[in-house]
Amino acid sequence: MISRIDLRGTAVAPGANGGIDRDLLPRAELDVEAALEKVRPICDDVHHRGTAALIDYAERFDGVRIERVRVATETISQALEDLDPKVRAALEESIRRARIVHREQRRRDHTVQVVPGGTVTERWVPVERVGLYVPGGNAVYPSSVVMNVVPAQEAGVSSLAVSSPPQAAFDGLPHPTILAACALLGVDEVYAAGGAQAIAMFAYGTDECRPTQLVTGPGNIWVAAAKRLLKGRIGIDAEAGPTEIAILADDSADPGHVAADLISQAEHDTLAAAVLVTDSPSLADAVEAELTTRVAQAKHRERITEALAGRQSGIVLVSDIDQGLAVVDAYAAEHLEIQTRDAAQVAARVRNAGAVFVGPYAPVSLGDYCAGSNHVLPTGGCACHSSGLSVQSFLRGIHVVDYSRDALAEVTGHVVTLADAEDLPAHGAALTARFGDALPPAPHA
Ligand code: HSO
Ligand code: ZN
Repeated sequence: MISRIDLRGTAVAPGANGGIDRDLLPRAELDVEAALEKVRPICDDVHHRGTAALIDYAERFDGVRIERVRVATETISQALEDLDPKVRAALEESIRRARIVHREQRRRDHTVQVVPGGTVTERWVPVERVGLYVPGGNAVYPSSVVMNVVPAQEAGVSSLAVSSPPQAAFDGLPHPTILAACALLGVDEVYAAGGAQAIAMFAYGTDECRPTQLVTGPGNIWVAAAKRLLKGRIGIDAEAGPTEIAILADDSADPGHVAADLISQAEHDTLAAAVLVTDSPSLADAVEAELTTRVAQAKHRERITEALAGRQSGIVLVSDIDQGLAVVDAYAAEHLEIQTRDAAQVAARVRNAGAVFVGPYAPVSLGDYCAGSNHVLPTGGCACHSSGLSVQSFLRGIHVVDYSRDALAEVTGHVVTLADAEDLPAHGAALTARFGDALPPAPHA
């Protein structure tokens, strides 16, 4: 049910992806460009009709007629009161660990003295207002509320709004566990809007929702398309694709654990990718056998089976762990587990991955909920150029330039020369105007 790719014997030089191209392992087909044309009229409609349009789309896409999009504050706090105490305790622990990690990411403002009297300060300023999207399709994701809200709060974002699809089963409200997670985190601005229309609400604003400057959070293809369409008007974190797990393993790995971890992420979506890269044919056989028994017992076996059988999943045989590293670097998985001997040393050589999970006791599911790390990570190979969500995602570094008269005078000659070389003499004149005849001769003139 899961395909095999045999790369043994293929020459690779470890390091620079070994010359293996990023498309070596296929990914799920996702045509965001085609989706753009479908979401454009929806976004325009929300721009022009605001709440009325959101109410119509809730009926059309979520199958529920709602009266207002903003969720009443009392409903949010009630959801927390009604929350199962065990779920509350688990969410609190997830929040506590995420705060420990994300608090450390805060950057300090930093001043560099370039010359006497001339400084450049990098000042880190949080985005003022952020919209956080929490999907509500196959599963509900209160954990994603944690992973979005915690870094935003630790960055100092002062205004946070959450949106999640209205659920017919809950009177058109977002899922109660999502509301409860918002309450636990102190977020009292929540909207019942899903898909592209939620992103448009954040971008343009409505009578109920003030526009935001940045939108973060995972979502389906419609959310990704709306983010692509509205990027520029708003900032976005990433266009999230289906989740991915790659496991680099040798014959020391436990096949049952490897299979369980592959299944854990295949459970998300029929388009999820589960990839095992191994130099051990006997491990590959044992994992395949484990997959067969474990998938049959899994609650969501239909979608897991489809995900594992899809072109995006597979078992890749390599000659050795060096070649395996080249393959996983080329693939640049959202999540990468290293289940080899000396796992920490192998993990230290990985260059491209959204997050790396080291050794037998760090499964991806730990990171999904309670490791302290963030689970909003780059997918689709974007881990070769981007990072997951962090405090940094919510900050802008502003250079503050402060030069004295003497420091400016000293460099004026160079600025005038460069301005003339670009045929922009007014640029040079902006400096010389400040000195008139008092300007000392240009250095090296
Ligand atoms: N693995 C998902 C996150 C998640 N898993 C949420 C369970 N809940 C993408 O990183
Ligand atoms: Zn997951």
